[in-house]
Amino acid sequence: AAPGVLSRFRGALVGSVLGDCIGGEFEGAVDVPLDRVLQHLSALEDETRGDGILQYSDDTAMMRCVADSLLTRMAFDERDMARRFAKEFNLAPGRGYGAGVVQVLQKLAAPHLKDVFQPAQAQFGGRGSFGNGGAMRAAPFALAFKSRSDVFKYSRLGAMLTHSCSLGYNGAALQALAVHLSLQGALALPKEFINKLISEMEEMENDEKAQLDAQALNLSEFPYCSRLHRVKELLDRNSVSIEEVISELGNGIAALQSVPTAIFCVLHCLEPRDGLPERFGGLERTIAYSLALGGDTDTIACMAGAIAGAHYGIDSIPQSWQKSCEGVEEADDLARRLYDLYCLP
Ligand code: 8NA
Ligand code: MG
Ligand code: MG
Repeated sequence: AAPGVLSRFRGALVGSVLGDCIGGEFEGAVDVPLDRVLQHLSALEDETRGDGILQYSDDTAMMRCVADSLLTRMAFDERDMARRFAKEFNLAPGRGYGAGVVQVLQKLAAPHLKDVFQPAQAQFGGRGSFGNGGAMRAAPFALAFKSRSDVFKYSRLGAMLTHSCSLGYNGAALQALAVHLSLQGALALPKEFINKLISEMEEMENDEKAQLDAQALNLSEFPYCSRLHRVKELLDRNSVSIEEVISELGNGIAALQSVPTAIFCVLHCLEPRDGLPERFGGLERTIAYSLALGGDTDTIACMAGAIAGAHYGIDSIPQSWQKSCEGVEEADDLARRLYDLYCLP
């Protein structure tokens, strides 16, 4: 039976934390043989393993700030969210933040900052960051807002606190939209799911700033739409190698090279796949496959984990995996409270 809505909410945030914690092992690796991924995953089932629990990184630290802020303010409040990012960074600066975003987080700590969007706008000579740091923390927006237009609007604004390049904040909106649709069961019809993403992104990228940013970076017009078309083509092929996925979609720290990739991982793993254990359910397959792509594995698995968790629900996630990762209980609690907020009339 299809999971209930609460189960999907919990799956989304717990799936995101698991992807971050489990994916951290291979972050930045160029070549990750599937054997090593499966070894890493089977170690999670070994209660006697000695290396303790897997720590979460910036992805989860910032996702928790987003969820906490939306819950406390019961709305999007940019000053409150910015303050939480700065405070969290100050408390635990060693969680693997991107090299550029650190400057934004330091500026956001200034007590009398007038415009909380300004530090992000000063990044990279005024062009703003196109990193995936806005997208990695976008899932809670899909759990806090019912209407698609609110999910879009606030996930973009939330990303703009650190990422002012349209490639950065549009990637966050795409990730939030994928979670939003998945919560509604839209992955039951994968073709329609990807078509919906494409048509929504067509509207979003039909915008002057998006077109100027794409030009400045030497990208084609409508960069997210063209990646999503590639996702569709890859899904239509009988077989597709890891190398092809990396070269067509990317596995890097830019949002454009990781959000469509995470979406592909989820869609590709809706069915059993060669090389992945038969006993694996869809969420386990999705995380395993995301790690095998290498590159920004914690963040790609975090984003894929949120979308997949929203589809399969909390009961699809092995207890041993949940027990192996830091911050799972807190994420589960945030998801339950966001569900209560969502259900308010
Ligand atoms: P960010 O805003 O610092 O962006 C990440 C990086 O992307 C920057 O440090 C730059 O190298 C590059 N970049 C972004 N925008 C531009 C631009 N306009 N011009 C030139 N270069 C640019 O941080 P973020 O929050 O977006 O980063 C998120 C990622 O960093 C996540 O994957 C997170 O886990 C973390 N991280 C990744 C790795 C890795 O090896 N993949 C390692 C450590 C940390
Ligand atoms: Mg990280
Ligand atoms: Mg990362």
